Amino acid sequence: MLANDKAVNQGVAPVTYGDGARPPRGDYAAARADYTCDQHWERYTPQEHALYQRLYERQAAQLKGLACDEFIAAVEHLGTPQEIPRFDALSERLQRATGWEVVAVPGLIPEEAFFGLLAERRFPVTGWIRSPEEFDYVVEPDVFHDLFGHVPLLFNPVFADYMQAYGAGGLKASRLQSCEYLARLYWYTVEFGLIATPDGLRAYGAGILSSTGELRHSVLSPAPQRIGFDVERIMRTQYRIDSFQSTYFVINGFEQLFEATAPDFTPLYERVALQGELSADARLVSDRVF
Ligand code: HBI
Ligand code: FE
Repeated sequence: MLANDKAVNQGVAPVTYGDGARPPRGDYAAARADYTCDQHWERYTPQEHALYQRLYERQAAQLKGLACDEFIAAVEHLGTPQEIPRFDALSERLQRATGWEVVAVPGLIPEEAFFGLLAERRFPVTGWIRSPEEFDYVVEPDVFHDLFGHVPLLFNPVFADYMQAYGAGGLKASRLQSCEYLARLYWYTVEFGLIATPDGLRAYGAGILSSTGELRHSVLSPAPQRIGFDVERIMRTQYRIDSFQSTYFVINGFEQLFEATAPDFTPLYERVALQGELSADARLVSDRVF
């Protein structure tokens, strides 16, 4: 029996967010080679469950008229707001609805690993929850952002198919060194996307839906610009990770998202590279402004 036959801890390199100046949060040493880890639900304290409940109830109270109907209809699938959901029970419900499951990760993971999980219909959810001091804002995605922001729409079949197609496209992009373009597409749709409805614009992006201030700002404030969804325009547009967005992109339905991932992105990446990038608040005459 070789010494290394015992379960050697895979321990994977931590990933930091933004400019990388922040130390990584989360126990990456406990993660497996695919960056997944165990949720250890029994380790959450009563204070952490209470913090989750307060975050949940504050957001749930302001969804009407701001969040899209599909999200409002699906958020109850998270189960009781009185405690942080058990990922295994949540995955059973999710699996039956769209074939997705929720897997625990220590925090942000490299793009290749991230795309790989999405391509397998496995959504990575950070295990830890923010500190009470970060109640209003946490830089890195925590369990509340990932569960409340991202998981409900994974119960929507069309959106769930988009997420899987996005992951598969991402795996190809990483070979084309075009992760930045795909990261922008993710940012301006999955994280900060708006959708047009007969009653007006509504939020479907997880970064908006899990943020106490940005939910109103993104739908109601006159400050940001809101322009029609255009993949090439999005892939050219930089984004800011630590302030409200100055530009939001508007889709007319989740089918539009899914269709956008149908073509091979290679020629698109070449056109985007030729046209050069745009600042987050750039305005083009070709923009369809809402
Ligand atoms: N890792 N855990 C986690 N969650 C994310 O949302 C995430 C990530 N790594 C990379 C990433 N998102 C973005 O860069 C995507 O655009 C790829
Ligand atoms: Fe997110």
